[in-house]
Amino acid sequence: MNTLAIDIGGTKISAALISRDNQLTQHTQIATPASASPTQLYEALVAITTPLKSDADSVAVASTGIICNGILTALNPDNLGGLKDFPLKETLVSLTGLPCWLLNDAQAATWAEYDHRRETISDMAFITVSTGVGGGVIQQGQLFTGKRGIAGHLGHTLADPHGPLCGCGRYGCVEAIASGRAIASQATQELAGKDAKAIFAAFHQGNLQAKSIIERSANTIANLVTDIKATTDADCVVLGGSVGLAKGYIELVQAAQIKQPVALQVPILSAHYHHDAGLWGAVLWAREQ
Ligand code: ADP
Ligand code: BMX
Ligand code: ZN
Repeated sequence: MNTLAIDIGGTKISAALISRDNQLTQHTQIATPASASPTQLYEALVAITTPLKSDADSVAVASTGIICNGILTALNPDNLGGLKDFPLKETLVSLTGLPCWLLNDAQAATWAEYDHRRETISDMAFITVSTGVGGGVIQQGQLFTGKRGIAGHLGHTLADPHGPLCGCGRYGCVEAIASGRAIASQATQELAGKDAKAIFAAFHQGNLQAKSIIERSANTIANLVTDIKATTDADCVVLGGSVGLAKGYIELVQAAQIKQPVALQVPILSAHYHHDAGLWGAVLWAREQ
């Protein structure tokens, strides 16, 4: 039988079936509803689970937001169409009739990336640069979730006290400068109104404004990586998310991080599971519970 894996992000919801022998099939994707209405998120979950649930015997979910006692609470409500709280576990159990395990999306991806490297490392962090900036921390082979699910929310650490207001209510968070949404929000003139994907395309065509916005994001992530090294002595830091995996981005982060003091430098690697790290992590985590 299969586990129905679901990854709820600020931009897209993906799902797939993952079998006991680790075959991923029936990968599907829909847009995350932009509306703050819980009904819209409910309808999106109906659409994504209906074609897959009859071939599954459990559900494993990686979701953006704070996951605590089965409830999804946004730390940055802007990233969830303004939706603040949602009874995610109860909803999925009633929609599928199956047992359901939940984890924050970045914590799930962290677990998958650690699982892939567990023979050689014991301490690592993962950063997703996506709609927001998410994170997760592994210390001595243990994933830190925190008592309230907040551990590893690295996107809401301070990058610049004079920086822009983050959707979480704090000024100058990493997420407010480096995320896909932040990249789009900084664009003016010829790039105004474009999303991060289009700004990367402009960067590769030599647009100087795009270069400056993307370098600011990469420098901010490099500083975050340095803070993570200083805090946790990680063996490596893994980058994921569509911005983190975008062509040329990791090289910019590595180039900035290598300028830091030698003791605070750390290998920065691309996610082994690419865009599916959340899906795999949710399933691998559920198997351990
Ligand atoms: P989610 O946040 O839903 O998990 P993603 O990881 O795809 O989704 O992140 C969405 C962000 O990544 C958006 O800001 C989008 O513009 C940006 N993005 C998507 N594809 C690319 C790409 N190929 N290059 C750069 N940025 C991208
Ligand atoms: C935000 C926060 C995190 C999440 C991160 C990446 C919300 C809704 N989300 O910091 O919980 O891990 O974004 O999420 O508060 P993504 O949607 O960019 O993948
Ligand atoms: Zn914030």
